[in-house]
Amino acid sequence: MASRDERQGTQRRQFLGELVAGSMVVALGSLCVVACDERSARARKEKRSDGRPRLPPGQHVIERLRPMGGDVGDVDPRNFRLTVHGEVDAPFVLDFAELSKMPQVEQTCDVHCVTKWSMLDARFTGVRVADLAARAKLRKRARVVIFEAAYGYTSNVPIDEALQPTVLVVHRHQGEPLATPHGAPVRALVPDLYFWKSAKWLTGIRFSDVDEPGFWETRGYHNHADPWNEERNS
Ligand SMILES: Nc1nc2c(c(=O)[nH]1)N[C@H]1C(S)=C(S)[C@@H](COP(=O)(O)O)O[C@H]1N2
Ligand SMILES: [Mo]
Repeated sequence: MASRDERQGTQRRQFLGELVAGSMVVALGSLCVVACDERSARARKEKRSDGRPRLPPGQHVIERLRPMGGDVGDVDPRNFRLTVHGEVDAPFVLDFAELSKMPQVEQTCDVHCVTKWSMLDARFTGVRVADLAARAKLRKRARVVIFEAAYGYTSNVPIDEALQPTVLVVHRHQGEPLATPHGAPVRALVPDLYFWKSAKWLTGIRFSDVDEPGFWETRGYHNHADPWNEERNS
């Protein structure tokens, strides 16, 4: 049996160990805060090619995507199906292999969450919504894209914005297959609108001739969601 002195020694060492570990966490944390503050300040001064500041108002930079939750869908790529339908002449369903055979875009972009974090230089791989629309023979009367996801989550994006070359259906992030909390195996990516428009666990793309506010848009969030106009709430 350990003596009282030995027990106290062990407790003291444990306490010191925790103190050191705790301080390291605090130190690393502050390092990150300082580094991110500098990145935020820099990104506020930088200009995008469209002339807008790189960092939208009220946002600060963080190092990696924060998992923001949601009802996780079927993450097995073997079960993945993407239904492209609505105001199109040639609706179709794609499985994961077929999606992988379409022209792949590798893109580095910034994403902006309405909770005020932004991730700069996020890398994604996927297929342009514009290419999917062309394949489905989009009708002229289509006004809105509805991204459809597991358990009825939807988001709505005006057609001209959804057909921008930066709007993708993505299956890789930072060089790796999309992780479960970020929408595996496939999510939408609409980098220039608040991130809630980028539906995770994507199941469909529907083209509509009438607008259909989605999950967050019917719960007080702004219908359009432009970060540079701070379109946060309706
Ligand atoms: N299917 C689905 N997609 C979703 C959500 C959700 O709840 N369900 N949340 C949205 C919100 S509010 C945000 S901020 C982003 C967060 O993405 P992330 O978890 O990869 O950071 O996903 C969006 N896509
Ligand atoms: Mo969000």
